[in-house]
Formats: sequence, C-alpha cells, structure tokens
Amino acid sequence: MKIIYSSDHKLHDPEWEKAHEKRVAHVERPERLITIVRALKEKNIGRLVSPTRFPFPALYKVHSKEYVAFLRKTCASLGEKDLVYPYTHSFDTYTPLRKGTYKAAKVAVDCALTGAEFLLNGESVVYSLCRPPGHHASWDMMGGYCYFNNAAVVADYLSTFGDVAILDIDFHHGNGTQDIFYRRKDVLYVSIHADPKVRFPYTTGFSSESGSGEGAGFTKNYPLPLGIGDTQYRDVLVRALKDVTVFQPSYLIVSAGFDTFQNDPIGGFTLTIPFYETIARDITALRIPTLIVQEGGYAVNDLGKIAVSFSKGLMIK
Ligand code: Q9C
Ligand code: ZN
Repeated sequence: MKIIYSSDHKLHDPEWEKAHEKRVAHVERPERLITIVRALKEKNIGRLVSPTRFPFPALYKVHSKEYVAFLRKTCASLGEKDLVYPYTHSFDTYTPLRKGTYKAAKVAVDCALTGAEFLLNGESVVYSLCRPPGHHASWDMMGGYCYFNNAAVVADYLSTFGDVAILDIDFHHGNGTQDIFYRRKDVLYVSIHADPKVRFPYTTGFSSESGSGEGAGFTKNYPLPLGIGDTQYRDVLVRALKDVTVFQPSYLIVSAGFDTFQNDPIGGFTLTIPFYETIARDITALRIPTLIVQEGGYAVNDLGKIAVSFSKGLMIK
C-alpha cells in the first residue's frame, strides 16, 4: 500500500489556541504525523511516497481564488514567530495562521491528489497522510484546524472520472465537505460523528440534513451520543457502508479521523486500538478503489498504534 507523505507539514505549527481568553497548547501539532510515520516505518507497513506538485485548477474548484490568495498573502506577511487568528475567512478561534501554514496546507492537498492519481492508475487502496486536516474548510472559510479541504478537492477531481462517495469517520462532523457537495448528486457524503448539540461544529451534522436540490438524499448524517464504544459504532458503520454500496461509486474517499479513540484529548467516544483494524476491513470489503485522507486524531502517544492497526485492515491482496 502506498502512503503519501511530505515532511512539509511541519511548516504548520499552530502552537497555541485561545480558551477562555487564555493561551493553551494547540492539539493539532506536527508530532501527530511524525508519530504515525515513525510507527508505520517501524512495523514495515506500506511504502512512503512523496507528493507531486499539482497545478491550482483542482484547488480552485473547491476554494475561491480570493480565499486562496488571502491565505497565501497573509502567511507571506507574517514573521517567523507570528501567529494570527484572522477575522475574515474564519469561523472560529481555533485555527491560526503561521508563516508556513499556506505551504503546508497546499502540500496536504497535493498529498491527496497524488493519492488519487495512484487510484486512477489502478491501485486499490492508498493512504494520504494529510496535515493540516481539511474537512471543516469550506469554499472560502477556514475553521476547526482546517484550511484547504483535502478530501473535497480530491473528491471533486475524481468526480470527473466517475461518481464518488466520501465516508467521514472523524469524530467531528465535516461541515466543510458537506457544504461543498450539498447540492450535488455525483458526490455522496456520509458522516458518522458526535452529536453536534454537544460537540464542534455545533450547527451542522444533524440527521435532518440530507442534501438539497439535485443533491437531495446524497448527504447522510449519523450523529451519535458521547460515550459510544466499538460495538455500537460498528452497527452504525455498517449502515453507513450500506449507503455507500447502494450509491455504487467508482471511488471512495475516507476522511479518516482518529479522534474517535477512547483517550483522545478532545474526543468523547471510546473506540479501542484494535477496532481500527475492523473499521478498515469493513471499508476495504466493499472492493471500491479507496483513498484514505487523514483528518483529526490528537492522542499523540497512541496515534502510531492506531494508524498501524488501521493500516493492517487496509492491506488487501
Ligand atoms: N478547545 C478536526 O478534528 N474545537 N478538527 C476544539 C477545544 C475544535 C477538530 C475545542 C475541534 C476541531 C479536524
Ligand atoms: Zn475531528
């Protein structure tokens, strides 16, 4: 299995975020991917491949040129130590810009697109280690630690070759991805996440949101109460995978967040490490060419083990 990775993600280090007017350590740290890559190497899992640089048109299908330019220019204007929370193009106070953020975010998109290229060339499962994550970013808004929506860019790109399903298993609802495809019937969005009444992003991800216009019925939300464990999660996963099967997509993109893990510092489900292998097996059992796109997951001490477990389930002959 090919694993797409670039160390350029380290250019984005959010360092701190605001919580009740105090500065607290930011959880979306470079150590997340460093740990995952180290563990995969140690266990000899997969083959690391560097992303190639893609031209901008694919990005401009999902994000406005004005937003992309705003990110590029704002980051370029910053000094090495600066950290700013912009007051336009942002919907929360968790998603800061640093000098290297734009470059890291662009490389994350390239990691996803490079993975897609391998699918088009006949690979069955590819794992793109994207960082920063993407599923909260919409047309011209950053938020939830996300700047460019890696999964959405790659879904739109692949949709020119056939129908695409996105399965989002991050702990949080992917409001950005949902928004981008809400009116489309050629990209199915299915998400399993924490009840938005109690967890970020709070205003989207309710089961009543199911798409509109031509896209009516092509968005499916499965919000779950906090405390959910392996068994209950799997029941819902099976239902969500059924939605994917019925849609019969040519490609499947998985927004894979590991913040569903029991010890995640900002999560609230109780999934165990071995269960990630089961999730991956259930996904690959569909036999649809599949791109895994890394989203959240903040239990830095266990992320390596989680990624190893998940990857074991991805490896099909
Ligand atoms: N101060 C992803 O998992 N809320 N984003 C955190 C803690 C924001 C998570 C509140 C959570 C965003 C990609
Ligand atoms: Zn998340």
